[in-house]
Amino acid sequence: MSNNAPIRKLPANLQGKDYVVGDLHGCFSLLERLLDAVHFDKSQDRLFSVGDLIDRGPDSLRCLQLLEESWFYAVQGNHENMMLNFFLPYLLNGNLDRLKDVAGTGFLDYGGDWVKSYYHAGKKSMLPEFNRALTMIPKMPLMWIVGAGENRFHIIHAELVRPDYRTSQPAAWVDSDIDRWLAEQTIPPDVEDRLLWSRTLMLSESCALDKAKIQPGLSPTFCGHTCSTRPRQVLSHVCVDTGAFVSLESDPEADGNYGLTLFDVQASRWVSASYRRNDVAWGEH
Ligand SMILES: [Mn+2]
Repeated sequence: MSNNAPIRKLPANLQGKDYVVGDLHGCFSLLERLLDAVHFDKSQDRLFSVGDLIDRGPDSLRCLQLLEESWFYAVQGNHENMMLNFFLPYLLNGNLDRLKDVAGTGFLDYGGDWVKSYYHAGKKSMLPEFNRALTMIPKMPLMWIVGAGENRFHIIHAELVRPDYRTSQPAAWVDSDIDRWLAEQTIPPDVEDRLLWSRTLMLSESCALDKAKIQPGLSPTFCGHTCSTRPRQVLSHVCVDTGAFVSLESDPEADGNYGLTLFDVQASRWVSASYRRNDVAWGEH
């Protein structure tokens, strides 16, 4: 399997635990607090990220550098996808006359302006530590398939929703569709677009974990992209984005329950950390 494959597969973790973390958006220190709280063991535990490592928060580059760790597995979010499209000409020819959005990707306006501090105008290039992180983004898949049978789960950024023209009910793609894409090493473009951007399920149908509707045939599928104050579920999707960067806002009216969530896959419990609290908060259903 090529290391640029859009869907990749990993065996179950027989020694340690598997965790999923919500959209980091540069909130590296919140992740450190959570890994401490669960006594994360880098020698045998694994951390899966639902993507959007960058933009909005204070430490985007440090979050991207997690991709170098042997225990860290991430999928591309729409923010990495925008960043990749923005830098594609630079990756190809190594020359950056100006830091300007010539391709119209919207990257700089959607939180990507942090990259400006890594631009070296005299050399018409980005700084070396930035380049090293940038070259890892094309290697991020759009989906991880982990384990098999009853223990199988998926990691994606947004949604596996499919248009269902026979009824008005939303439906999701199932394991056999995913296995077919894996065998063909390709994801249909409309599916790829929803994997990165869709909020159809999460905005319309999601609810607490214990009341969730299951999509028959689809293994638990962890995702992010759309934030709320608690993990929630619909059609086998478990959304763990609880708005890490929202907790940066000092607005006293803002809901204090936003933060970064770390979800223990096997135990189905989670812990969250917020810039607005000093302690971490545990939750389970
Ligand atoms: Mn997103």
